[in-house]
Amino acid sequence: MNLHPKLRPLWQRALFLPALTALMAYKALHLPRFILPRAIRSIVTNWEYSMFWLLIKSGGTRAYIDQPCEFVMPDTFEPKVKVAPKYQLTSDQVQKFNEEGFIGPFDAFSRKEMAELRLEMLALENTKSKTYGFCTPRDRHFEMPLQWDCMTSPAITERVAQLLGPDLLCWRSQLFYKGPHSPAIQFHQASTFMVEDYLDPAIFPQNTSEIFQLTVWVAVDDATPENGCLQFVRGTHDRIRTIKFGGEEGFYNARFSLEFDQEQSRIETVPVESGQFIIFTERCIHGSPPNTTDQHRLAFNSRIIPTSVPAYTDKEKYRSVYNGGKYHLKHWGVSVLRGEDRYQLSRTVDPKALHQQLATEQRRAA
Ligand SMILES: O=C(O)CCC(=O)C(=O)O
Ligand SMILES: [Fe+2]
Repeated sequence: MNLHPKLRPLWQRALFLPALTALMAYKALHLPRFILPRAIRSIVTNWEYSMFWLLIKSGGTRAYIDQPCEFVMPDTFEPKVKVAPKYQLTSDQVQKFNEEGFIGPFDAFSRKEMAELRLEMLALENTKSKTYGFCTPRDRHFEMPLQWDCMTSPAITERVAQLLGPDLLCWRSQLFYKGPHSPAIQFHQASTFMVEDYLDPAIFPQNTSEIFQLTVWVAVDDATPENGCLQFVRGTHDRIRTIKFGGEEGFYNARFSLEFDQEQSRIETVPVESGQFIIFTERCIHGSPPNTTDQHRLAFNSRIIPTSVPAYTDKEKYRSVYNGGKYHLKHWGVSVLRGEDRYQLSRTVDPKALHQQLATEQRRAA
């Protein structure tokens, strides 16, 4: 089932809305789910009533961007772990992060290190992923030792641990090749990443009122307002917003606009120098303006969860509305970034073992 976020023709909506109403009633009546086809079962299980209701009452023109959740400010802003002094955040910084939803930029890598990574990224740009079997910027850390080294650098992990806790997993990464004169990535947010296929969440936090996922975004090239550095709308991680379908195509073929107050003063444009990174919760509304220059804007992100949060669990594949294509998860797994995975809630992959295997294969082929 393809639930791509765009305005559907009237005839489709006319069929879709009674079906949705029936599914909402099915959920409310607690009828047996095991007899339903998988996609329908997922909708009945994972869509909250507010998600059904908004689509129905708006005639299929508005929806939640992701599973609704509301952020509750923690009682304390003490960092969750003590780390080496050079990485230590103050409680004021932790408080600011909790109030705004993002923090940084922080220094991490030299320009020379980023020049090497840039070459590796460009070499992989149009190649098939060994994890998924088609060309995609996702999860290339399974085959890029340099990217994995950056992701596990203490400059990153020691800071994230103070916000999320000591034991950390990466459940996904993405390379961003924002090409010359490429369009904006429109403002968006995500909670449990159900925004991906609109059927199942990707991560399953026990308490959605906490911050349970962080994104680390590393600038490989200098990211500037001209080439499309990130922008954040301060404090908007308080709740998941709704979207209105239609409008210009942006964001990987999707057509929607996020419904929020675009009061300029709350939008912060965050230039990041090559080798620096920022940390944010994907729940904070963010995006990036168009690249108006003649050069790439290269960057990568790493999506991080504490080991207490399961990812994908028994899911075999999912369809990404943003990056296109079906992602078979046979070769995917979470990878330990810091500490220890005592819970073992998700399939696990050790990127270092994969890198070694790859190097052996390449030696044999040479
Ligand atoms: O790199 C960009 O322009 C967008 C990044 C983003 O949305 C993310 O990392 O979640
Ligand atoms: Fe994002």
